[in-house]
Amino acid sequence: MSDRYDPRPEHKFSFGLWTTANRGRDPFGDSVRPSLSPNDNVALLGEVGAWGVNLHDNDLVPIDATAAERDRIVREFQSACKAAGIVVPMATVSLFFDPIFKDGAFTANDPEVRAYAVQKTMRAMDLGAELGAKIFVLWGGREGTETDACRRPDEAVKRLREGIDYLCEYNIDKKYGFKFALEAKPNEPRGDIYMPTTGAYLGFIPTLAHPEMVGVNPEVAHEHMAGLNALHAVAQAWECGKLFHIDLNDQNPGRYDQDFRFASATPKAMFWLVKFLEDVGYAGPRHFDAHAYRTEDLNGVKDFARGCMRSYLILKDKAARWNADKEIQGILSELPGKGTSTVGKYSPSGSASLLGKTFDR
Ligand code: GLT
Ligand code: MN
Ligand code: MN
Repeated sequence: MSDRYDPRPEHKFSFGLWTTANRGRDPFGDSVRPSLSPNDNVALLGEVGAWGVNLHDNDLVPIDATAAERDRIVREFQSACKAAGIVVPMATVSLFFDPIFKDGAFTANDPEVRAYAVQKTMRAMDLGAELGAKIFVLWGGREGTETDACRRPDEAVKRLREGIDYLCEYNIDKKYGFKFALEAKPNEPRGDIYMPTTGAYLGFIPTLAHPEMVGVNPEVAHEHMAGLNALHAVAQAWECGKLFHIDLNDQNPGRYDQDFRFASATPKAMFWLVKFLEDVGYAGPRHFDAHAYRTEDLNGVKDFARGCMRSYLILKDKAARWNADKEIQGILSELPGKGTSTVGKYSPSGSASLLGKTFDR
C-alpha cells in the first residue's frame, strides 16, 4: 500500500549498518536474530525505501581483514549499494568494540593505544572517502571512566583535542572534504563519558585548530538519557552552524541506551524536533540510529525501519499543517514580542536611557 508517507530519496533517510543488523544482544541476553551481511542489509534498506547507509569501518571490514580482503569487500559492497540505489553519506569508526579500547581510545593512558586509535580512524576515513561519504562521525563511546583515579579529566580533554586536530590535518592533506560530527552521550558503555552532552562538544569545538571542520551529531536518545530536551541541543547546534548530522531515535530519560524507534517514546517532543528541522531547512541526512525490539524477526526489522521513516513523515506533515492552520497562526500572532532583538547594541547613552526607564511589571 503506498501513500503520501512513503519515503523518497529527497527525504534523505539513512540507517547505520549496525541498526538494521542489530541482533538484539544485550548485557543480559544473547542474539535473537540471525546475522545480516552488509550486502543483504543494503538490499533491505533499498527494499524499505531508505536513501542512505552509514557504517563503522568494522561493520563492513573485519578488524583482522587483509588488504586484499578489504578491497574485495569494499568492491562488492559498492556493487550492492549501486544495485539497491543506496548512497553512503556518512562513515564512522569503531573505537569502542575491540578490547584494546577498554581504557578509551584518544584519551587512553597508553600512548600506543592512542596512536592506534588515530591510525584506525585515518583508515576509516580512507574507507569512507572511497565510498563517497562527506560526513565523518566520531562517537567517543569509551572516552570516559568508572573511577577518576585513572587520570585527570582535563588531561583527557587535551588528548582528545590532539587526536582530532591530527585527523583534521589528515583530512586536509588527503583532500577528503569531510566534515567531522562529534556525537555525545552521557554514559554507557562507560560509567561516565567525558563529553556527555552536545553542549559539551559545542564548548570544545572552538578550542580546536580547525573549528570550521568540526560540528556535532546530536542523538535524541543521548540527550534524553541525561534528562534533557533534545530539540534545545539541536537548536543550539543549528544556531551556531554546527548541526552537521543528526541521530534520530527515542529514549525514556534516565535509562540505558534504549535506541527505540524514532518518535515511539516521546512523540510530542519529536513533533517539535521535526518541525524545527523542517522550518529551518536543515538539509543534511535524517539518520535513524535505532533498532527493532528484541521480540522482532527480520520482517519486524523491516517494519521498524519503515516505521522510523513513516513517523518522521507524519510529524513533518503535522508540522506543515501547524504552519498552515489559520486558527493556530492567529493565536501565535497574539503573542507579544516578535523578533530576537532586546536592547540593541550597547551605547553609553542607550544604557542611560534603559536605566532611566520605568517598567510596568
Ligand atoms: C553506537 C552508539 C551510537 C553511535 C554509533 C556511531 S555506534 O550504536 O550507541 O549512538 O551513533 O559510532
Ligand atoms: Mn544511542
Ligand atoms: Mn548515535
